[in-house]
Amino acid sequence: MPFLTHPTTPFDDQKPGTSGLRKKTPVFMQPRYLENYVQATFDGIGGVAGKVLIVGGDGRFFNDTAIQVILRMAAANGAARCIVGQGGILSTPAASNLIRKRGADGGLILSASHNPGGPNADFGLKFNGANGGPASEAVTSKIHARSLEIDSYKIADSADLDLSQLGESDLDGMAVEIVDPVTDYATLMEALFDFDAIRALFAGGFRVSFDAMHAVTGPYAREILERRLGAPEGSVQNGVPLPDFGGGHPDPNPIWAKDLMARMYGDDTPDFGAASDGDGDRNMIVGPNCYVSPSDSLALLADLAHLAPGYKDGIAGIARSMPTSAAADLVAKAKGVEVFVTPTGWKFFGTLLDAGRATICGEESAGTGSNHVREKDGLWAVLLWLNILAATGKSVPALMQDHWAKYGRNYYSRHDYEAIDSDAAHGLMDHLRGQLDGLAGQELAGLQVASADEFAYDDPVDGSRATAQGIRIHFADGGRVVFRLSGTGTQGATLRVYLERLETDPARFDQDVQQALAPVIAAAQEVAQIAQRSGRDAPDVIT
Ligand code: G16
Repeated sequence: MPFLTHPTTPFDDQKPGTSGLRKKTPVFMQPRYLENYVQATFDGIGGVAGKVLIVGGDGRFFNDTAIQVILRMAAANGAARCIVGQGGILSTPAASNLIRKRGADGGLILSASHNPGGPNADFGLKFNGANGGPASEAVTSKIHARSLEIDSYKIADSADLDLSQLGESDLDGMAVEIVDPVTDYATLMEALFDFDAIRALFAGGFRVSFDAMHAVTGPYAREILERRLGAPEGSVQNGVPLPDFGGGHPDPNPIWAKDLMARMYGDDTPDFGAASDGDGDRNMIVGPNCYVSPSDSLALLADLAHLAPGYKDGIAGIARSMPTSAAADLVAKAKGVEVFVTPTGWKFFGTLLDAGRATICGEESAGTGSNHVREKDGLWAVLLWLNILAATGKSVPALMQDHWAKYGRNYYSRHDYEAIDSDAAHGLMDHLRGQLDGLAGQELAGLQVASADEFAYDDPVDGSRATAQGIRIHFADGGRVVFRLSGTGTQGATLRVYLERLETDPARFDQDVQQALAPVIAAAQEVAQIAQRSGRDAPDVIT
């Protein structure tokens, strides 16, 4: 048998974050590093002998090389079949769909999401389970524990496969099936949305601008928006996936999707703008002179999802991560459906979706999705917006104004302090923790504190508990600030400060967001001593 068992040494820093393992590319390229993590993953899920796995990634630098290693290791570990996206490409939601559609045992998705790609940028690998969703905390812990003790890995001694040819081949006894990465996903979208209505919208001159940011959604958006729905060629920009995303930062927010923002603000803008991230699970929505915050987008989509055929019978419930604004809660209340507030990380929605208790889920970090897959889904959000625009005949700004008139406006912003010293970041969180007990009733920068705590979550379906999921302070006037350290950074620590305030006076719906939040921002500075502890006098990114 041409299988090799290589001795190896454990690496003690293979601790998965919110979404698998993310590291600088050179770290992943160290001898045996990727192999260690793949073997730890296989072992952590109880082995892969006889199993079917989906494999694909966002096309970033090292994607193709890593896939060849994963395939050889899957063969050596006895997997029955690997289904691989052509060219090694699969968006995260498309991979989730394939796992479910093909009844696979799970999938390996290669991506560092919205982080930049390239030889000196970021790389990542995550495992999704048989339901198509990110591995649970329990599985993630097993993988990590295994990575600490592993002393060998198995790999087939065989040549690279040609990933560009569709069809089936044999890799040392394991079947490798190369499939078109787009077809099954596009078919699923056709089943959920009113493609005729969207096609008629485009035929009537409605202009769309979708920025794929040289990341994985380019081929998906071209097929769906331009070919199947008839948007004019060129409606998809930066549609060719590149290993370094064209030198850009494939994070769909107003800072990193600057060109799209410039196109959408001013005169003669397209009617609808959108962008997606590295692996296609995040989205940004922007109307003419009207950026829609992810929290508002979640609330509006949940409110109007019934206008799309896939959701015509209504929704069972809404789930949002704790730092996401409470706008979706107001919708759930009005509809009389359950709302779930979970820790950050899509994996926490999995049990609720599987149990049929939530239909629509979303996060402030530009992720929205539904029970159609078990991942957030950028193009899904874009198509649901288009379906709603077609069904109502209204513009994006008009829909937002209607929404706020009905529910009030949850002014919302996130301030990120990136790559700060890790000890300083943990010190800041400890400093906050130390104050929690005495904060209620006190004033911070003129705002009275109503309550303060560290968020913990008990999963209502499987009973598991997650602790230390962010520090939140509620103010008596309805405002709120949340402090949390990112789980997806690859350098130092990133402090996220989430700011929110509900405005119910329609005369005050047109304020500048930062102005509207100024009192909450001042309170956050005071209680956390951000400037002093982070050494930064302003956030690196404001969204
Ligand atoms: C990942 C998770 C998301 C989560 C985000 C949080 O997103 O999949 O569910 O909201 O991380 O990031 P952070 O911990 O940095 O705040 P992605 O798109 O990076 O996979």
